[in-house]
Amino acid sequence: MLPASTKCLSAALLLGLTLLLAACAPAKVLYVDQAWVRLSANDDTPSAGYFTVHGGEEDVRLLSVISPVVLRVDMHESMQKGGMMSMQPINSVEIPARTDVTFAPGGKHLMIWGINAAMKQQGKLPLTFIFSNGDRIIYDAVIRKPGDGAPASKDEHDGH
Ligand SMILES: [Cu+2]
Repeated sequence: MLPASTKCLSAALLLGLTLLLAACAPAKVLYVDQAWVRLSANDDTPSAGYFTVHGGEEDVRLLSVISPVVLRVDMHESMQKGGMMSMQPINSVEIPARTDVTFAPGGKHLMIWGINAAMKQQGKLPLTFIFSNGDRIIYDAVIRKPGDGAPASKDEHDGH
């Protein structure tokens, strides 16, 4: 007996590659959404950025996040150490296949320095997410005021 997945693949190959996706489970695509930035209360301290990465069909690593309208972006992780919250830089983040990885308050986050004033007025910050498989995903983060929480609707940013 062949495993179900092998049978599926063989059948699909007989029918042609275009039918592969239709005949088997739909392919997952790597993408980013629910990105938002909470501005820091003053310009000397970094703002924080949050988002969710949805894993595709292969394991990848998120290598960095950049933006043409800020001075610098770092990836950080907050953790409890001896009852104190502290944070440290992280170089890359594993995005396992078909798995969601969320950057959220109290955990992984972006530290963003020097956000262009025009972006603050516009309320959007373009971010580019760079992955180990060569994918570059551009996504606009919603800019929130200091102290604000996550946007109420995940579709708020794209004008739906
Ligand atoms: Cu940090």
